[in-house]
Amino acid sequence: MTCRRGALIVLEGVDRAGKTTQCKMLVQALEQSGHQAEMIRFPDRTTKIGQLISSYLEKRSNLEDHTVHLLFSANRWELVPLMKQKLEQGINLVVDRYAFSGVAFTSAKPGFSLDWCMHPDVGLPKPDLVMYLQLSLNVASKRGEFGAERYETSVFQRAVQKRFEQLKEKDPLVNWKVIDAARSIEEVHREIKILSEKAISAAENQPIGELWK
Ligand code: ADP
Ligand code: 2DT
Repeated sequence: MTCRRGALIVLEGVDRAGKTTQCKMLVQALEQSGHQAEMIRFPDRTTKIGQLISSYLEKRSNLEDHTVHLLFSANRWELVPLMKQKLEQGINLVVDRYAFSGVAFTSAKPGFSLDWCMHPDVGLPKPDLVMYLQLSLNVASKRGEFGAERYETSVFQRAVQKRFEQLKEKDPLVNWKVIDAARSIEEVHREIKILSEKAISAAENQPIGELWK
């Protein structure tokens, strides 16, 4: 019998929506129910490209806006062989931000269209499920102060949130689910776990898709 592939499960949303908290809980819960699961996050700051991105985000360096967009995308492409290998081994990948953050953040800058921003990520492994953790910026602000990194201002986050909503609406090829992230950590987790279990069963016998193709 051939090995059933793992599912590619992505969590997206604005800062402090709970993505990291929920990714960790989901990996643990999936493992407890007998699935193999691993978490990855983008940007992956450990690679050479990731270090350039990290330095940009920490404002230790400046990069031209198109250039940094392409670096974020390259940072996903460089992980693709490993991601495919794991999915084919039956490992479910739980991903903290993916191409959708790439599009939402860059297109929140002046002069960038959604279409231009989507192009470099066309053909990446397609998520079997994208859960958008929806949270008002008011509630997000009560979960802690902004850090010192680039993009961590309320004006920019408002623009990012608008772009996420527009992308979700124009993206019928992707299995988006909107999660009300204003509920308790446990309630949000329960919904995410149910949706993920469904996506894992549905993905088992399907080939890995190609994003936005
Ligand atoms: P993100 O990865 O989306 O930026 P985090 O998971 O790091 O968000 O969570 C940001 C902060 O909000 C953390 O202090 C976390 O404990 C808290 N938090 C996460 N989810 C919830 C929730 N549902 N209710 C209240 N606080 C939360
Ligand atoms: P965190 O490491 O705290 O999630 O912040 N970003 C992310 C982009 O601009 N483009 C991308 O493609 C990705 C994946 C979101 C990372 C910051 O980088 C932004 C916040």
